[in-house]
Amino acid sequence: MSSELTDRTDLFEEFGEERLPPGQRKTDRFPVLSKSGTPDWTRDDWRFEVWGAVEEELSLGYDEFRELPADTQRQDFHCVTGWSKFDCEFTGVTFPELADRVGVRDDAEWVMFHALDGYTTDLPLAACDREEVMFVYDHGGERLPDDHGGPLRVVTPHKYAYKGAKWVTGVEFLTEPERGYWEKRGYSDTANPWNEERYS
Ligand SMILES: Nc1nc2c(c(=O)[nH]1)N[C@H]1C(S)=C(S)[C@@H](COP(=O)(O)O)O[C@H]1N2
Ligand SMILES: [Mo]
Repeated sequence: MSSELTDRTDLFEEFGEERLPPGQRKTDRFPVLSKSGTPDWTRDDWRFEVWGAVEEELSLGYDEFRELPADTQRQDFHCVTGWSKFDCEFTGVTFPELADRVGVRDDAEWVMFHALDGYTTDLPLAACDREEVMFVYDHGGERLPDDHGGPLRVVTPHKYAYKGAKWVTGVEFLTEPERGYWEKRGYSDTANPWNEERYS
């Protein structure tokens, strides 16, 4: 499904002076960073699920996911190891769109993303419930490559990119904070690139 392009590369104005966050350098490549390689998946078995503090749990196959209302955004991407890639074109479903579908309960405060490779990452609900947080299946109008998290990944352009789970298969709404994979290992919970919140 195609959709109109929204430019969100001015997002930095909410957080800092410069588009390139402090201590970052711009790269034109799109490096791959994974804790343990690219997991195997098959289109037939792949499912995406939402559970926890929601009115209605959700479980969708790949084609069903692609039928949800789509959005295309131009965004920047900031890795905590020091590189930033400008002007990525991502197509997918926004977090608020998905949240609407499940009906987030009033006692939900935190979100945990789960991925095929066992990766997890967490954010406060308020930091997720933003239009630029997306579940992405296309990059530059093509299917998202497997090593960048295909068939589905999360992007968080207002945070360092470890907050965006590749190969995302689940979103869990929590009533209390929990720590994800890197957050347990010393990376910042808040991860604001314009404040250089790299470590906790
Ligand atoms: N499932 C999963 N998601 C992940 C990771 C991972 O190891 N597993 N690495 C994170 C890190 S540290 C970064 S910088 C980005 C890298 O995304 P890229 O490989 O598309 O550049 O994915 C994030 N999401
Ligand atoms: Mo990273």
